[in-house]
Amino acid sequence: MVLDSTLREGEQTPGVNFSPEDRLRIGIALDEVGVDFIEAGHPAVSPEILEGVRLLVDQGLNADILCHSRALRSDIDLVLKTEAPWVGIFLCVSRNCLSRRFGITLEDALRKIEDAVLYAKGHGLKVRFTPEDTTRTEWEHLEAVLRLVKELGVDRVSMADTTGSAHPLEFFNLVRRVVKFGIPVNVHCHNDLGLALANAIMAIEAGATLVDATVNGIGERAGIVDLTQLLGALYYHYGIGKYRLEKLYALSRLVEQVTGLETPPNWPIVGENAFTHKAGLHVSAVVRDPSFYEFLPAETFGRERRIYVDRFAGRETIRFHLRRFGIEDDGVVEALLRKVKSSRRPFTPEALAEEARRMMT
Ligand code: HCA
Ligand code: CU
Repeated sequence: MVLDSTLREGEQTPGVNFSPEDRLRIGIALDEVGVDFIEAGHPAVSPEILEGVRLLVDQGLNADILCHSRALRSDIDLVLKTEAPWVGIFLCVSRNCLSRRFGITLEDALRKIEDAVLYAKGHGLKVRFTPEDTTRTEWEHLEAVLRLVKELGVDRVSMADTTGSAHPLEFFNLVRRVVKFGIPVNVHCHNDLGLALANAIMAIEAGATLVDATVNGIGERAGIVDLTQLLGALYYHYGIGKYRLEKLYALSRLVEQVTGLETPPNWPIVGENAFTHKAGLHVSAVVRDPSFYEFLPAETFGRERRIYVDRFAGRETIRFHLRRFGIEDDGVVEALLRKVKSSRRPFTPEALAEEARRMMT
């Protein structure tokens, strides 16, 4: 299963603040894709976030809505006001955090977690607990927390690679160890080393049943797992067909538009060039069968294939474009190819057709 956190982790991206209407639009688009959970925000951050989450909850979407919360009754009270059914409570319990950041003991932290979890459960919330910075937390500390939250009956635990520094094999081993506790496991992988998706996939292999992602991979610093890449991998490698992949491109564009953050051209699946072919050798194969250079056809993700034209073009590139303007003339193709090859600039299909027509008159 997949949890989209664009509206929580994604909102922690510099420059991003969602209005209630933005939250609603993005939430509805996420629901149309079919994500299982939407992490809708951290209500204690601002009254407007609370209002937006509440608006989203009122939509009665198919996805389960989860709110982010510190291990504090006051944060949980604000989650309750949104009427979201799930709360994600987090607290770092590493030796480093406890001593140098919070100045408390592990015992203190455990009591804090217990109080927050019991308070949330007592108010009818389903609870996910995350020992933040899980991958750098001493195993004895994790073990103590996992024992406690199991006893308290939390519904999920999440393993967060908060600094995006885990090695996929180490993460696999950690998740496998945690799965043995018998609590459903969620994972939250940051991308500081570009390993977020690799870590998430390894976590699935180890038995995790819920993976966090955001649209376009946005979030603190280098962000987290990209939703489109995750769903693409789940479909391609695991045959999971329940998500509406063809809606992902429009969703990505919507989030680009709302956040003002554009994905680079080479961004997988949703980037400008993700289904564009340039080298003549590639194009001559792709026009016969796209699968020579596309792992899945562009249409799977609601995209269109593009054939780019510059001096890397081959005969088939020119022929392909002219044919679409109803021009089939070998002499013209050869002459145009020579022209394209002697230039360093790109040619649009329209420019090619215009040149061809000039040559033919
Ligand atoms: C944060 C840190 C967090 C929390 C994840 C979680 C992380 O921004 O609060 O609560 O499951 O990466 O550890 O996003
Ligand atoms: Cu995070």
